[in-house]
Amino acid sequence: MEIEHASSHQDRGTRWDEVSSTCPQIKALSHSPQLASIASQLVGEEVRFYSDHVFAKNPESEAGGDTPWHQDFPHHPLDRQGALNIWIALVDLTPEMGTMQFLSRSHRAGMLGRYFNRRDNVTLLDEHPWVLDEFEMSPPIALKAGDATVHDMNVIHAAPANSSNVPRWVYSTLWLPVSARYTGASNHRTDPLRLTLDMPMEHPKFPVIPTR
Ligand SMILES: O=C(O)CCC(=O)C(=O)O
Repeated sequence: MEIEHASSHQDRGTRWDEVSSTCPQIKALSHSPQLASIASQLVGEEVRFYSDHVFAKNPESEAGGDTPWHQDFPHHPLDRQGALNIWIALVDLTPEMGTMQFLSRSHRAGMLGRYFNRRDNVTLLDEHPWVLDEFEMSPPIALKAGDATVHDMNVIHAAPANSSNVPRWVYSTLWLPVSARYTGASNHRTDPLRLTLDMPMEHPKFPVIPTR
């Protein structure tokens, strides 16, 4: 299991990537018809499993930071929208632990740019302050262990720092519309895989999951 810090220059926590590839119990959930069925209904077509990780966000008092407003999609080598993220609480989470907030319907703004882990510290709000007027911000939420949020990877979202004194444990799975094709843009998930430009994301790592 690969262990890495979630951010190269802002220490938000510890992330374990591709956990389902080494843990059969997690794979039983991540590759399940039940989860695929939820993803497929929301995406509107068949779905591929794309990626997953467990993420422990450190308390702020232990150098954990906030997650600034961003879209996920601009960081992925995909030629079309529709990918989504199912984010599952592994422990009971209160807003103080840094649950995510979303700008509702902001996926309709399209791709606004790459802002996650920017080395020049330019933020999405620096360049697109209008999004706060245009899209309603979801309220801070509490989640019970096992509850989930789902967001389209173009929805603008953020999470405050974890101001509790315990780590914030979550498990996240990413899903692709089966029609999505590979653009060749750099991403740590796909760079080593020799995918073919402009072709569907066909690879044993990204199986189409039956929904029943
Ligand atoms: O866990 C967080 O604090 C942020 C996660 C996030 O932005 C994402 O999963 O897309």
